[in-house]
Amino acid sequence: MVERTLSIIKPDAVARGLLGDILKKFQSGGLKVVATKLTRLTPERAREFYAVHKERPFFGGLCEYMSSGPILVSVLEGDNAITKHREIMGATDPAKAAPGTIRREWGKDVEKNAVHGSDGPETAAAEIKFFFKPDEIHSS
Ligand code: IDP
Ligand code: MG
Repeated sequence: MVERTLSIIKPDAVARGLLGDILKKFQSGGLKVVATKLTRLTPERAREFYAVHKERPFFGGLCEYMSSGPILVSVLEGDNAITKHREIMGATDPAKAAPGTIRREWGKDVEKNAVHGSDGPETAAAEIKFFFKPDEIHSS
């Protein structure tokens, strides 16, 4: 089933010049970039994006980190894109992520783990809408 997922390259990974390497991993895994932009979250927008985690102890630090610099947000499309994207990212904690995954290769720690990916069809739809208008997405 062809799906879309929201993919974010987080601030420290953008700052380290990893955009090309990370997008290449997703593309090599069969995902197509159908929208992308460099943007920056304000602390308020970061809190809105991660609202599901607002009771967690790491929420404040996470929102501070996610608004600390530019991020690359993309819509990726492909067969089972949501699951495939999460497989290519690897586990949340880079120390536990499988070899060859993005987080294993470039994640610094459980917070600064290089990338974000939607976790299901409903969150993917909501997260894509959070960043993109329909006419900014271009399937070929
Ligand atoms: P996910 O990004 O793999 O879906 P979530 O549990 O949804 O993981 O957490 C969202 C983000 O919050 C993570 O990607 C990471 O940046 C941060 N995070 C998750 N768990 C912790 C933690 O225990 N300490 C610090 N930050 C965390
Ligand atoms: Mg998540």
